[in-house]
Amino acid sequence: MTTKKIILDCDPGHDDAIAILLAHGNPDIELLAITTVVGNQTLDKVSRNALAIAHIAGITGVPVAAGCHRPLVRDIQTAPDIHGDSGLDGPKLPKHSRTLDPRHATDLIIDTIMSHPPKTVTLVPTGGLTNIALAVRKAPQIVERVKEVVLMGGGYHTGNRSAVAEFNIKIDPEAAHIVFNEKWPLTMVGLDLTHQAQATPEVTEAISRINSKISRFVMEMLDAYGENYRKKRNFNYPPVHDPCAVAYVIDPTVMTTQKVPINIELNGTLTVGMTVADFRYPPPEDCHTQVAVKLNHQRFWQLVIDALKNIRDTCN
Ligand SMILES: [Ca+2]
Repeated sequence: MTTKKIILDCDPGHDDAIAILLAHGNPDIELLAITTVVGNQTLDKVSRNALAIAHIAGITGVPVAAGCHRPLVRDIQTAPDIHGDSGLDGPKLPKHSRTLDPRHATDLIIDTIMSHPPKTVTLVPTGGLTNIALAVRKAPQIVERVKEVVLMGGGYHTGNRSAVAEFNIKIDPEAAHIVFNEKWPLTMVGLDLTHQAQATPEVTEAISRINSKISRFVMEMLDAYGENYRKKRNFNYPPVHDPCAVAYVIDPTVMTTQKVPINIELNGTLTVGMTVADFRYPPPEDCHTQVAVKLNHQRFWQLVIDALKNIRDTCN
């Protein structure tokens, strides 16, 4: 199988952390860059978390760059209810000497896409879309150049930050509007899909059985994240959103998808940040967006578990 090159733009975040681990531990993925954006916590916190995860997993030769410290237009909204004050409450993060790439995330994204052959790099945003929107405004040529955009965000029948809006889209709807309206192939792995990716007892038992440093780290994260989802969101088992987008890049058959036009609500009094998917008609010929619909839960978690097993030897 050809290696799939990705840039992970994220806001770690417990599920972002697992997305990074899945990308690093899966042999079919080549992780070209990790970029961070304000979201689950402030930019300095999510950037610190990204560096710590890279260190723990033994990720080497992959630049980590910080991006936007606030959304394009709106005030910062974070998610301490789910991710805690640190953005990654639960495990104790180790001391290390890793530092951020000096480039702004948008420049690292542009440089990375343009320095690889056309249609070989997939953008995988798992946070707000501020960095991606700015990158595309600064260097519109990346739209033609990327292979596709596979993002975690949105939802066609549900929300979490509001009744109809998902967090990543709600915190920067203007950025999402830019990203969804560029004509690159875009797969929205939204809440309809990720709510099927719950870390059930069978999943956590399988992760515990790996019994390595990295599996224990993941269990500490899932314990804290799961507790917040139980208390604050009434979920018995936490939905682990972000690695679903990475899993789709690894193996698109891990979920079913449906082509549908999608746009972003910017002005509603109750609906700002809603990903409005129009299912009324067959999709037009030039429809460049699709939504993820149905997850193969067992296959998805097996990908995560296999990645964690592979990381066992590189972790610090
Ligand atoms: Ca995220």
